[in-house]
Amino acid sequence: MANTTLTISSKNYSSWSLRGWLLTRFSGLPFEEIVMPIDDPAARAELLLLSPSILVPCLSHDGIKIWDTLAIAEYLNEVRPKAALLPEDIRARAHCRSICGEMHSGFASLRSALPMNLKAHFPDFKVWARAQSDIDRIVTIWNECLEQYGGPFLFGERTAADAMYAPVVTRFVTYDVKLEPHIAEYGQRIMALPDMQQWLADAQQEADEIDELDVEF
Ligand SMILES: N[C@@H](CCC(=O)N[C@@H](CS)C(=O)NCC(=O)O)C(=O)O
Repeated sequence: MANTTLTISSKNYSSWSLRGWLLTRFSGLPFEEIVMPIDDPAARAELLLLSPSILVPCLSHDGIKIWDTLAIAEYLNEVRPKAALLPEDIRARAHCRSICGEMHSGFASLRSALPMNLKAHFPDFKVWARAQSDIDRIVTIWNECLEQYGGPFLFGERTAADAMYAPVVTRFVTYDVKLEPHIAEYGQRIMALPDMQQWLADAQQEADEIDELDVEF
């Protein structure tokens, strides 16, 4: 097996896979993808060997296994410091960790009501109130970052935060969420990243839709 692998699942549905994959691409560490079809019991057994939590993403590097997206971000920042996945300035770094943590543990309503589904498009989707509160909070976070650090990414240069929020950007596109122009422009910037374009193209190639996965995943 390659020295560095990243185990992921569906590119269409798996938002955590997208985050882990973008983080690894942003780090510049060459890696091989292992894509697990996680609705298949045999694949789940194999996944248990690759990822102790049976969750993806799971990074394997130099014989070290790292699972859970935040742990992957921190590890990659340590082994690839020049990629600056976390900002250099201690205040900005603390801010970046805070908003990454907020994404990691929060926004449950947004995640369950607007699951990631890159192939789908729901024009004029009706967003219910709790999911709207999550959206409002995310827009506040992005506004503060773009204003404070001057863009074009959340902390000026591209960081882990942009990877953590990328599946929110795709949800806003999928569910036709109306946004102020400069917030929409930030989303377009993320969607236009070559790494993002590659992921989106791969997602389009994925086999048929899986009905039961049209929920939080
Ligand atoms: N807290 C974890 C969440 C990972 C997670 O929930 N992954 C989902 C895919 S997006 C998964 O592996 N689900 C497997 C399953 O439900 O069988 C992280 O940050 O990596």
